[in-house]
Amino acid sequence: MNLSFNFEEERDQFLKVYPMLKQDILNELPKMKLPNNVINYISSLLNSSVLIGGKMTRGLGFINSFNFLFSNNINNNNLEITKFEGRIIGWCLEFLSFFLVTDDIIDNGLTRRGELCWYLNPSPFNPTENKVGMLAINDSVLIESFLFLILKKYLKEKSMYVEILEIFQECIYHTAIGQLFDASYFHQKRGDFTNFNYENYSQICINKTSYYMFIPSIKLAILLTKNKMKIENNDTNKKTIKEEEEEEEEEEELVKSICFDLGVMFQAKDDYLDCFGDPIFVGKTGTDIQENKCCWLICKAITLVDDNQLNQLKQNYGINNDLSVSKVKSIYNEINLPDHYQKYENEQFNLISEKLQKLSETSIQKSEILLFLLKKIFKRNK
Ligand code: DMA
Ligand code: MG
Ligand code: MG
Ligand code: MG
Repeated sequence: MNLSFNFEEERDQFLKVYPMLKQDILNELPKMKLPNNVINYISSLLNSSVLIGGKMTRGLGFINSFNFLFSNNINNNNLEITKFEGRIIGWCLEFLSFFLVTDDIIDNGLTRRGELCWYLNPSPFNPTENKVGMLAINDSVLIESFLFLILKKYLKEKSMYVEILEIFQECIYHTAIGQLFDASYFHQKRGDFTNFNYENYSQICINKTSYYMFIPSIKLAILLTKNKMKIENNDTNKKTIKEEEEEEEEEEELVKSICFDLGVMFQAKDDYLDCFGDPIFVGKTGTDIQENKCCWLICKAITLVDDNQLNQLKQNYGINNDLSVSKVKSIYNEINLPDHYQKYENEQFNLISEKLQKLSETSIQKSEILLFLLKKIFKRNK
């Protein structure tokens, strides 16, 4: 069994849905008597923060999982959701990028997706004199509201509508908690490394990245194809209801734990690229060192350095000047941190593969969709 969809074709189909959703959003606005310049502002906001330059990992990842679970079952005519509606949900996952609009303010970002961060853009209202600035905080909330507007417009009649909403709300809740945990280090005393460890690091990543990137798309794909998979299982299994429930719960936990691992692995690479990636290629400029982030590199580095290097790190980490940043980077190179990172990435790949092996004993389909995601993010360079 393999995921043999034509990814390019699916991508084209997916992209075709965006203008329609954007128009749905814009059509709502004149009802509130908004003038044209405000409507145009929202149009630029959506293009810049949701569409342009995005990798669409969440949207296409979901579509791929959904299509796979959809097609690999015998009776695919008792599904409540069509492929078109699947694409709409995929876009709602892309709308979660509203988090990045505020993330760039919090992290002092400069570029995102190869362009200036939204908050640094000239204000569409008065491009020569003003920047979007802190208005971007409200813009982020607006994009979030549009996500729910679209869900309601297209899916409110579905029996699983509330469950779909809950998945999005759970994702937003955890991501916001993760963002707070992540940002809390900026307020900490410089040179205080007591809380920089892998346990805190994983907890940040599980919340801000796993719940943002992986949990919702997998949960949605499973939810939307559930009825069908149940029917198929009933044909072959002679287990009691209780046994089945226990097995389901165990499997759910395993899927969740794999999504957690994928999130940590994805974020560790993001952290690696923040320091060692080429900003032109990656599309964003790194700020983790300046912003005193509890990221993978510093958590690992402090376990490898000698006393002198540790002191240097304490004096320079979290300081926003070029000299301090290059001092930190030179220590990272002295201890061969990139090699340690490669080793870690390989180990994570093996650990997740083992869990996938176990998952395949109860659900080969779920294990396949997660393996597809693992392969997509392993050794990614942007
Ligand atoms: C932010 O992590 C993650 C989420 C999910 C908002 P980050 O600040 O490292 O992301 P980026 O490197 O894209 O700014
Ligand atoms: Mg950031
Ligand atoms: Mg951040
Ligand atoms: Mg980052």
